[in-house]
Amino acid sequence: MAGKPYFCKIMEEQPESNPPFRNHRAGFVSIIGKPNVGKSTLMNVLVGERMSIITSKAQTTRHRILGILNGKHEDIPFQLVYSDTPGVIKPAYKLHDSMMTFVKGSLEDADVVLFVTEVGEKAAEHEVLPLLKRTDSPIILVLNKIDLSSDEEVTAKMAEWENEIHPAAIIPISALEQANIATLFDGVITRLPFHPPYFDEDELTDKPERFFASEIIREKIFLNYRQEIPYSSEVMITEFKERDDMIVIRAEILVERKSQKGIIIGEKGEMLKKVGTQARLDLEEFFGKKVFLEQHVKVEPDWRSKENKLRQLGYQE
Ligand SMILES: Nc1nc2c(ncn2[C@@H]2O[C@H](COP(=O)(O)OP(=O)(O)OP(=O)(O)O)[C@@H](O)[C@H]2O)c(=O)[nH]1
Ligand SMILES: [Mg+2]
Repeated sequence: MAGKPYFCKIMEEQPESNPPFRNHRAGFVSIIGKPNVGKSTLMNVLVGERMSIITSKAQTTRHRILGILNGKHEDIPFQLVYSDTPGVIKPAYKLHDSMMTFVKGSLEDADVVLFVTEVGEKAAEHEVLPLLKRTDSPIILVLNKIDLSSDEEVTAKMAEWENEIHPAAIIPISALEQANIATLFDGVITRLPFHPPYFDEDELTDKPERFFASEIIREKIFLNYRQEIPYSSEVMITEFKERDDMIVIRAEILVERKSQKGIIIGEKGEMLKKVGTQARLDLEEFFGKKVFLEQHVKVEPDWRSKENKLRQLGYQE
């Protein structure tokens, strides 16, 4: 599971050197909030890469995904390790328990928390508040989607949050329109501890290439099917072979029932073909190479409730 590498935890326990270390900043920045508030959109904007899939449906993100950004701020080099996380929900399946474990782990590692909300949410009795007790680190309340509201509504919502949780800062943004992102970045970087880097400079994430392949296919399932289909589906990459001229990817789409298999495939295979074409084009752009994609659909009854299946799918350690 993603988290601070073990050697870093040992390093942190060393007595502080004298004079104090002041020539590099590094830290974990956890992006948390309810489903669909724009966490993944924000993560991609902050990292400047397409790391996380984004759809208009809630519960798109199912994993903790690290996005690593190296740079320099006021002459001091930094390494920001962002974590995109699943939206906070009340678990209905074992899958959701694992998703919430990812959220909790990321909060426990966090040096700075970005608590993302949108203007329509009420501050009082907000579902995420109990979780925030898991961290002593500064919490920046990110009020997203301000492009959908008037200035008056935004100001009133900021006051509501100030009264409710007294965060370290409240920063209104639009992740979609990339508004006020520089202010948010400044709020993060100035709160980042002085620390040596956690990861090599060429590492962008903790996830392997096949993870991103499965996510891109899953995004197309979220975009092309309705009701319970996206939530009952999972994508497993059974083969990922990089050749000189192309990448060969074989994917298994898991669904929970036979009827869902029929819906995924569609009449004369039309729907699956559409998903495959959209996914292949995106995979080619993501990997910068030609992709041969083969998809199979398999019924795996109740995979969302089966511990061994979830482990196999990367949801548990
Ligand atoms: N209008 C507007 N829409 C936004 C903004 N940020 C994100 N969205 C949209 O909100 C929807 C959800 O965005 P995501 O980034 O997938 O949200 P999320 O919080 O990661 O959702 P989960 O992974 O389901 O928890 C998408 O349709 C985005 O395009 C914004 O600033 N303004
Ligand atoms: Mg997301």
